[in-house]
Amino acid sequence: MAQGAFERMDNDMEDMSYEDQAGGNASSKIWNKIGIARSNKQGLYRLATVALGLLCLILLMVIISRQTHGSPAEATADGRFEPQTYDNLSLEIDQLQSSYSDLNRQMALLISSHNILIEEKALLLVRYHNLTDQKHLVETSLHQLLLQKAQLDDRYNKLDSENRQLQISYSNLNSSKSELQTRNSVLTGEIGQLQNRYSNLTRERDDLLKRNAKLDSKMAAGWIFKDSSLYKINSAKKSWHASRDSCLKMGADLVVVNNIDEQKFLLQYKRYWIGLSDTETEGVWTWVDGTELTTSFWRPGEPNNAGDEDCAEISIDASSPSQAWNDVPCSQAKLYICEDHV
Ligand code: MMA
Ligand code: CA
Repeated sequence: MAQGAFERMDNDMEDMSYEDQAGGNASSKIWNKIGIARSNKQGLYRLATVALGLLCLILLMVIISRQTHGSPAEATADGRFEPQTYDNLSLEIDQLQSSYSDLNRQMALLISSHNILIEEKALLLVRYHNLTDQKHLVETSLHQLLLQKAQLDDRYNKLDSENRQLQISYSNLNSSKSELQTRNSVLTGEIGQLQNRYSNLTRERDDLLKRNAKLDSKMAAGWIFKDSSLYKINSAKKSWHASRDSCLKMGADLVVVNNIDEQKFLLQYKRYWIGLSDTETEGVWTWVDGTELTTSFWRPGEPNNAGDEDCAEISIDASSPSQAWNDVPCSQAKLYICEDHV
């Protein structure tokens, strides 16, 4: 039984050596990792096998020697063996046989453990190969991930740079926007002012066009234009009130003399009605436009109301512009001057 176990162990050793040779670096690395050189391990196995074999051989020799010759130490002083000594020897033999059996059992256990270890080693090798494969896969993945990381880093840097440029552009655009908003605000204000001016100018233009049309029309009808006034020197004689009505029908009224310059112009039209009367209240002369007389150009001694004289004319005796008017009865038929404004 022991011999068979040794053969099995030797075979395992051979298997292991072959496996180590075939397995190459992987197995070697494992042994290296646990700190035992392969040659040392093989030597230890052989040494243990030889030692166990020698031990068994020595035990057998001792047992046989004791059974055939006995021990000198066990002999009595006269060289004879006592029956008790023989029993003792038998007992020792039994003990030695028992020890041999124990050793055999331990040997079997060791071989069993060894076989288990071989199997575990095989499993570990498989696992080692699997792990190596996985390591290669992980290394490949790592390499790819590193490449991807490098690409992503590159992309990130580009995006970061673009982002900075965009931020600068945004900032510039923002300040441009502010400037444009300010300009827009100023221009909006100017537009408002220009719209007002345009509106005023349009109104003025329309007014001028209207005044111009009126001017053209009245000048074509014989009206005289002077200092923004139009004068109609009428050739028909009428009472003061009939004259006034005639002027009103033409969109005008009897002339109102506002200043000496106007009076100078009118001095050429003697015995013509002007728009001045005191019909309402005697002695209170008022113009047809409702204004009171402030600057007057009466002849000396006028107005004298000589015979209910409530309307004014440019006298036949007018000697100067400042001495031109005379009061006469309103019913008299006279030439008259109408005035219109443009
Ligand atoms: C006329 C008449 C009057 C005027 C006197 C001035 C005779 O009357 O025109 O109104 O006051 O002349 O002499
Ligand atoms: Ca008079």
